[in-house]
Amino acid sequence: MKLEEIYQNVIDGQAPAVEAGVKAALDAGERADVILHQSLIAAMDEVGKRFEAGDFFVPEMLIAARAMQAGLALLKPHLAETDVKSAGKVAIGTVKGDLHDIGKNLVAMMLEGAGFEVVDLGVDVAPEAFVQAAMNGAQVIGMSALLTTTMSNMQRTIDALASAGVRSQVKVVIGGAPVTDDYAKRIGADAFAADASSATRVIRQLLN
Ligand code: B1M
Repeated sequence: MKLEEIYQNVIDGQAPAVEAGVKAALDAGERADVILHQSLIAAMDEVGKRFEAGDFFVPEMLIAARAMQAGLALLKPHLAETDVKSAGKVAIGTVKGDLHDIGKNLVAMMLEGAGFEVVDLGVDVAPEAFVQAAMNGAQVIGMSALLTTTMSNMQRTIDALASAGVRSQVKVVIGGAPVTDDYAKRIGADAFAADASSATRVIRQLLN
């Protein structure tokens, strides 16, 4: 199946067709990262544009997200990096108030593939839960936010880590569509990563 068909099936929320398309593309020798970027991520960008334009509403966004997740699950083993093994424990979650998890899942998936131990804290994660993860031995706290209204919870989490006396024990890495390098510097995070593969690279550098 062609990449454009997978793209269209994500937009239409046709999860079984997305699964079939991804499987066919992999069987035909298409690279997993190409399928990911040209079909799945590109489709979610289009869904976001339609939502902004008022052509799509939350239910359409949700079924498109489910279709994307179905495709992503099939890509997971193929996206795993196998060349460099880098030990380290990363706790990752989407910040409080925010339910978007596709990007966070992708980052977690790439980290696992790169040999990190990943503790997935889920979505709507309170600062206290990140603090607990640091106390439980995470070396890196990874936070994702997709809403401009929830980004401030990254700052609250960093403050909570400091209040609990564990800020110096962990590296804090943040990402998500509205997050920038400048924002990371402003709130005292250790690093910003724009996408899942750079998150893996940045975390590896921070731990070395
Ligand atoms: Co929402 N949503 N959504 N949504 N949604 C956005 C984010 C939005 C930009 C759409 C738009 O208006 N164009 C907009 C935010 C506007 C803003 O804040 N300025 C928005 C809105 C408004 C909302 C609601 C408020 C809608 C409503 O109810 N009225 C609501 C909020 C719910 C909540 O969270 N409390 C809502 C709900 C939803 C759904 C539940 C329907 C669904 C989420 C389903 C799910 O995640 N399970 C959804 C979706 C799917 C989207 C869009 C369309 C797609 C997001 C996505 O998955 N992208 C999105 C529009 C868009 O972004 N184009 C939109 C694909 C994903 C691979 O990319 O998450 O950016 P991304 O992750 C990337 C990088 O950012 C980075 O790596 C990833 C891989 O490359 N990255 C990290 C992410 N986290 C990282 C962490 C790192 C490092 C890198 O280090 C730790």
